[in-house]
Amino acid sequence: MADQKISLQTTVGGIALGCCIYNASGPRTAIAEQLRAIGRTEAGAVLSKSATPEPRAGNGSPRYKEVMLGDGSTGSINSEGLPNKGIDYYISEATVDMITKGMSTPKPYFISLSGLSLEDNLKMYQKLENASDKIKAVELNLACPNVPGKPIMAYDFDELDRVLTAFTKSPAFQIRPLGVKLPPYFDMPHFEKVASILNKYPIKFVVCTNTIGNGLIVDPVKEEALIAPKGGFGGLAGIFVKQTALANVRKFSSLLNDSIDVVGAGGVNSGIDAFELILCGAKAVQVGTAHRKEGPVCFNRISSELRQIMAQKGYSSIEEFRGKLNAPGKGRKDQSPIKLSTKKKNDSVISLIPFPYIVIAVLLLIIAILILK
Ligand code: RRO
Repeated sequence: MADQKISLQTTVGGIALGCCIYNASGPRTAIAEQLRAIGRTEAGAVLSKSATPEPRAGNGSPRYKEVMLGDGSTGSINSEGLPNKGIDYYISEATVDMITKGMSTPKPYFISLSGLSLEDNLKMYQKLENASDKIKAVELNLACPNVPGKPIMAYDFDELDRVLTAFTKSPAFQIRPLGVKLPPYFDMPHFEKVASILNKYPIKFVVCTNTIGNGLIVDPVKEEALIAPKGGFGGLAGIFVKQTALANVRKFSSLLNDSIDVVGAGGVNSGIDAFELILCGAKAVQVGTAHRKEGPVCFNRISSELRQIMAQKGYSSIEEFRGKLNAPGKGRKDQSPIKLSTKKKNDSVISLIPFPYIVIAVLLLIIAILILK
């Protein structure tokens, strides 16, 4: 199947996305220029950094570290502590204009909210009542693990219920779809309890999942923690969260009302990772750690890889395989291993030595030969 015949179109909470791959709130999303850069790629939407009522500098450094595993996969730990420019910045006309006017194709701009209390969140939500209609949806982040002294909100089920009651009663709720970013859950009764709460409210989507909160990565050589805030504890992402994200997407896709879409996030570094999340039920897929590492070009690469996989498997739209994960032995028998033609930068030996350095090295060699003659 030719690549052009393959559509990555989807909808999230009723909002049309030309491409099911977009950014996670977090890396490279704090300022308008970074958000504009995402809008210039194939990403299907642009999502802001989680906002608080006032600007925040976040936690002390080092607060983000990437870890490369032996097989080349990347994980990360962060305790950024919600550094952001404050809600007024993300919804201001200047920011919205800079992001939307720079877009390669029209795509929705989403705002993430992550106040430190229900009052904070409601205050910001009220501001969205009169904000630009170019802001198409709100993602309420109830899963930040990194504010010292503050719990992960959505692990407190009564609080989750209270927040959703208040939000769905707010006049702002009528203006645009509301989604909730959840932390990862690990126990079947918890999945069921959370789904029973979410199903009571007319929310439109959930994002599964935020980072695995309060992990700790140790450097055994230096005998130290990788990051400084909170005694080295931080959110685990990238490869560390991938299988947990798959499980959360799968479980919530089966437990939630059909009217609530599930967006996958966690460990998406290739088209294969995106394919797997969609197979588990995701209507769209967010990219965080890979975006931080590679920059906004990752959206084009991952989209292109997903299209290649769909071409090899004979799918022309994501709905043809979304949620259709099979039990062992019951899957497709006619398939050969997936082949991707795109090369990541660090797959090639040459790219380990950046181009200008090769030129300089050759020139130095020529000069040395001339001097020695
Ligand atoms: O800013 C952060 O430290 C942060 C946030 Br708001 C979040 O939702 N998840 C995360 O891993 N880090």
